Amino acid sequence: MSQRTLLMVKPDATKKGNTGEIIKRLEGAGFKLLALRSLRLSKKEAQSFYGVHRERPFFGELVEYITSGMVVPMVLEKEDAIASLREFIGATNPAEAKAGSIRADLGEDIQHNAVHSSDAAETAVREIGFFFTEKDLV
Ligand code: FUP
Repeated sequence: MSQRTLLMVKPDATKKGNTGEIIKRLEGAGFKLLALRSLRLSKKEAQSFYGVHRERPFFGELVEYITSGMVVPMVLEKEDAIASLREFIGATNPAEAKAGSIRADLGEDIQHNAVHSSDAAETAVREIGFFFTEKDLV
């Protein structure tokens, strides 16, 4: 079934000029780009976006990092998009991500891991709605 998911290029990757390379890889792998923005998250927005991690010890650092520069969220569509994008970007920790994946090639460490992607259907709906409205999705 065709599915939508959210991918967000994180500040380490936008800073290094890897946004274009990431989009190229995604399009090359058959993910259809439905919408794209660039922005810097406020602290409040970041706390809300990562709300599920509020109690984790790294929450403060995560919010500080994700607000440190530009992010590029985008909506992608494909068959089984959520699971296939998670597989394509590789494990959270770039050191454990499979060879050739976005995080293995372009990530630095578990915090500076180049991209975020939605982990489940409900999360995808919430995260897409966080950045986009239905009329943004072409
Ligand atoms: P993922 O779903 O792959 O993005 O990873 P998680 O939900 O496990 O983690 C959410 C974010 O917290 C990731 F972007 C990485 C970051 N994180 C840390 O910064 N430190 C940690 O020890 C674990 C995760």
